[in-house]
Amino acid sequence: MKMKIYHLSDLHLGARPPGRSEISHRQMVFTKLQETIDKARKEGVKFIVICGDIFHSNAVPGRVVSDFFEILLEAKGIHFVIIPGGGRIAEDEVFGHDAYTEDSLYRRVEVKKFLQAENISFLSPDEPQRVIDNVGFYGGFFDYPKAEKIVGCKYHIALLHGSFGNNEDYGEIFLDERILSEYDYVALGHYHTFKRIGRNACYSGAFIQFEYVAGRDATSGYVEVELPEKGMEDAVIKRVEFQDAPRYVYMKILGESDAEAFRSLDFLTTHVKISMYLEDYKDLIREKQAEYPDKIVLLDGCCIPKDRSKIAETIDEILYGNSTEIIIPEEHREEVRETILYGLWISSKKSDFENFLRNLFGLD
Ligand SMILES: [Mn+2]
Repeated sequence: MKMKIYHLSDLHLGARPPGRSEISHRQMVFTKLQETIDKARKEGVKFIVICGDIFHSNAVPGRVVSDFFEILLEAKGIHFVIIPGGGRIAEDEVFGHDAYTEDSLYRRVEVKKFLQAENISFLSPDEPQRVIDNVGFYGGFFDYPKAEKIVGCKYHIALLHGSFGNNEDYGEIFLDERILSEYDYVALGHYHTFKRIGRNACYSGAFIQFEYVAGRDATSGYVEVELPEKGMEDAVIKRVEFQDAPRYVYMKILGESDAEAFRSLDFLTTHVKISMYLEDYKDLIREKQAEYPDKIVLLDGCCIPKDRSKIAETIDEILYGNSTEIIIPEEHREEVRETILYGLWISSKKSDFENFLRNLFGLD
């Protein structure tokens, strides 16, 4: 028999997202959590794992904590395995959010009774492993799981919170095949966008998006994992997206195609932070802002004045037109346009432009 589990992370209950209230985020999380549980029931899913940052901080009110755990308690027949999170400032920081610190909410007396419930298992540095129905679960807290694997389990599942991947320069912990192959599935939490980092390992991303993530259009959702019969084939990983959940996107409006993309956004669910726009599009933005005041944010000084617009047109002609012999590869055009426009726009402050270039190209 194959076994199916659901993998969630980063619920961030208690967070107050831009343009929305803390309550609306919380209600969205609870609604989607209930829907996910109902679906799990229908599909005969026995385990739901949650990989940290369930709560935005260790100071969230008791009521928020108990409302969350009541939902789990109600879900008879499903076993929840959860771990604490953390890492608000530095990537490898074991503080922040719902980290297992001295003042951790998981140490509160009234929370402990939930953690001892029959269908809830809380893995922590104090108790990093658990066997439930012949399945071994192992917690990793900004590190690999430290617990010895339990002999005789049908499946071994790791739950990790922290920065994992192959970008060691950025402090990521590399999960090589030797480690990954120890487990049937490695469920990760901490990064807020869905990301597969190995054949049997992925980040499920934030359950409900609640902040702007630069350069990425992050979706909300979770991951369904089907574990095969022992030794047969790899786990089948499927991301489920919530189409009606909020989106937070960055946008530049530097030409007609950008403007069209902006116009066609679904402003009922989408929050936009505009990082740069040509003055020509001021009216368009004002119009939409009047209609959806909570949904559109402009960065300071992000308007490029009209006298530069003509130059923008010329740049577009060079980049996208057929009239010149300059051919700039498609994947670099946006960057070239942004660089030239930005350079012209802040040309009175040369040091700013230098900093902009240094940031853009990662120079120190
Ligand atoms: Mn998080």
